[in-house]
Order: sequence, then C-alpha cells, then structure tokens
Amino acid sequence: MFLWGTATAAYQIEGAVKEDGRGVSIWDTFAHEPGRTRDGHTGDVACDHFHRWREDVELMSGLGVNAYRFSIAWPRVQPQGDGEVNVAGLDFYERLVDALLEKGIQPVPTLFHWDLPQALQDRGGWINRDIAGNFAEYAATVAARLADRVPLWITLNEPFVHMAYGYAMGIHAPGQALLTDALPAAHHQLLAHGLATQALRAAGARQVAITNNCTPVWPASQEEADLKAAEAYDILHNRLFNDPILLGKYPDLSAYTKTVDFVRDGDLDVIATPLDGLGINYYNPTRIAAPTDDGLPFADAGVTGYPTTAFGWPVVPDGLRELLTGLKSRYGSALPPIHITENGCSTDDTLEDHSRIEFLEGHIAAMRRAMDEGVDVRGYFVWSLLDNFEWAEGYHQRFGLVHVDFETQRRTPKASYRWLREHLRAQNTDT
Ligand code: GBH
Repeated sequence: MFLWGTATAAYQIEGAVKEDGRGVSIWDTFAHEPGRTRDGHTGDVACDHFHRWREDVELMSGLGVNAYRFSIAWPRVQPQGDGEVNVAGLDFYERLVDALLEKGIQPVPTLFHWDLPQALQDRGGWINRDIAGNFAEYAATVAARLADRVPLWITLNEPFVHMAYGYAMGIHAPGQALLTDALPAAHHQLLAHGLATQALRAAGARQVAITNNCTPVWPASQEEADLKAAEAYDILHNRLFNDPILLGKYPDLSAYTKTVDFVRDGDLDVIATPLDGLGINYYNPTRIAAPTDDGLPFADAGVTGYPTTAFGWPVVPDGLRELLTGLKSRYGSALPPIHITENGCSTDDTLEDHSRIEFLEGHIAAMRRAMDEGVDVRGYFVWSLLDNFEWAEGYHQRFGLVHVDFETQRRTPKASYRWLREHLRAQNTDT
C-alpha cells in the first residue's frame, strides 16, 4: 500500500511545553532567547495539538490520508534525556497512535525532530559522543511501548539541517556557530541513528528509516571552479549523510576538515546498519558557484528563473524527479525503498492557496515520473497538515493544508486540503 500522508513535528505543533512532566528542550531555551526567532515567537502554545489532537486526527481522516508522520518529543519521554522515563509522555503518543489506527491511518513516528532535551545539551549536545547511546536508549524505550503498532519508524529528521543551522550557522537551536563543531555533530547523529536502528529492531520494530533532506546541486556554470564547488557542496549536503548510511563510508571530506578523528573503529559498520527505507525531504534544488572568501569551499549562487514560494524558495517540481533518479544512479542496489517524508510550500495567509495546489500537483507528477523511470517510491507526505511554528520564522510562514488562527486555535481547511482529498479519492477508484 502506497502511503499518502501529512507530516508535522512535535515542537512545531504541540505546545503544552510544561505539561504532563515534559522536560525542557533546546528549542524552548533557544526560542526564549532574545533575537533568535522572528518577533520572538516560541512553540509554547503552537497549534495546541497536545490538547486538540483528536480534532487533528479527524481532519486527517476527512482528508482521506492513510498515513501520518509526526515526531515524538524526546523530553516528553525522558525529561532529562536519559534515565527516568515519564510515563505520561508515552501515554500521550500511545493515545495518538491508537486513534490513528482506529481511523485507518498508519502512524509513522520520527524519534528526533530537533528538540533535544536541554539536559543533554548541557553535556555538549551532539558534540558529545555519549548522546548517541542516550538516543538508542530513548528509541528502545519508545519502541517497547509502540513497536507492535507502528509500521515504519524514522530515527532522525534532516541531520544536515540540524548540523548546519544548529551548529555551524547558529540560526537554529542550540545556536552554535562554530564550523569545527559541525562535522562531529553530524557524525554523532549518524552514530545515534545506527545505534537506534539496532535498538529498534531488538525491540521488535517492523521497518526503520532515516529522513535526509536532499537537494539536487546545480553548478552555476561549466567552469572548472564552479564544478568543483558544486561537488564540494553535494558532499556536504547530500553525501555526508547518504554515503555512510548506504555505502558504509564517508565521501572525501578534505575540503572541510584535515582530520576525522571523531570517527572510531567500528562506527561506520553501526551507521550502515541495513534500513528498510530512506526518507527524503525535498524542497528545492541549489545552485552553487566557486567560493568567495568566507572560508567555505562553495558559494550559494541562488536558483533564478523559477516562481518562488512565500518563503522565497524556488519552485522546481522536476528537481524531485532529478533527485530521485540521481539517488538511484548513485547508490544502485544499495538504495532502499524511498518515502518522500516531506514536500510542500509556504503561501500567503489565505484559504485560497492555489499556489500550494499547483506545487503539490507538480511535485506528485514529478515523483510519478521518477517511479516510471524505475525509482521505488513507497510514500508521499505533505509538509504540513497545519500551519505551525516554522522555527526561526515563527508563525510567519504558513505551510498547512489547514489554516490555523493562532489567536483562537480555529482550524479551517484550505483549498489545497479539498484538492488533495479529491486527488486521493481519484487514486482509490483508479486502483
Ligand atoms: C524542513 O526543513 C523541516 O523538517 C520542517 O521542520 C520545516 O518546517 C519544513 O522543512 C519547512 O521549512 O535558500 O531557497 O535554497 C527544510 C529545510 C532548509 C529546505 C532551507 C529549504 C533552502 C531554501 N530547508 N532550504 S533556499
């Protein structure tokens, strides 16, 4: 069964940050620091999904999806990041999973969508190798409760963005801007993924995947210097995360580091623990030119000549086909079945979101072209079910199929919701 779903993440929708024993996450800390998010917005209330989850499940049921990708907040399950388990946190996700299953919606939980327990950050966060073991312990705890009902687990969401925005650029939590920390933060996330995959399987998990956000990389020209820079960017954004997982080795990182002394014997075997699927988040391609003088081996040249979303991101549906067929030609038989775990766009604050309809229509068609070209795609999840807390942009970017009035918490389906409902209905009668 092809999975058609919507996607969300805990900190972006739940709110209720102090309820039922939840611990503090790095996003609570970060969002409350002055100047970190637009207008100082935080996820304290967000979509109040923690209290309104039944209504949100109803919305999905009305939409006709058969899957839902959500994330589990580690600090709800382990307020201190290790040791003591907060049973009320597990109860919340269990209620959600059971309500979804009752409606015929497959629950696809992500174990880490950037909301690390603050207590672990106080011990170095992803710079500290020990966090990988903590993550595996947390994964085992959740699976012990839910493995019998969950068809597909996602370990991490977008380790690239967490590394680049959280550790190198400092524009996401934990807000560090130290290039030398970025690669260890990547490696420890990958190690955590591998250990968690093993822990999930030991606890009876059915299928395990990771979600990487990948981008087709376009050189700004055919000049040698641009080609070389594009290659360096492809290594950092895509291959740093896909190669060790699928091939058991890192790409050439010499443009970024002199030493990989944070990689220990045996790590790559753990990281390459076989997976049942690869989650891909696709938003847009990237155009790369020769470096300027900021110390990085590439420069972002910007994709021009395409329509843009409200966020200013270029809309290039065929980039999804290009990405998928590119993965297939790079990894061949090492590529597991793919799930598009996120795809979507932000639009103006309107219920008549016709640009979202066009976006989804174009990208779903591009996915089908890739499938016709032999790529094994098993699912497609729209980002997002609801307008929600868009990280550093606060509530200023609206990605939802359903509009949220953040004053009243009223949910109103947009035109795109109705379009997708009809699209899914047509699928069901086709097959
Ligand atoms: C995802 O990240 C996250 O998983 C999710 O939580 C988030 O809400 C959602 O997407 C929407 O942002 O500068 O024009 O080249 C997406 C990561 C990073 C994808 C920036 C697009 C560059 C656009 N994004 N990226 S551009």
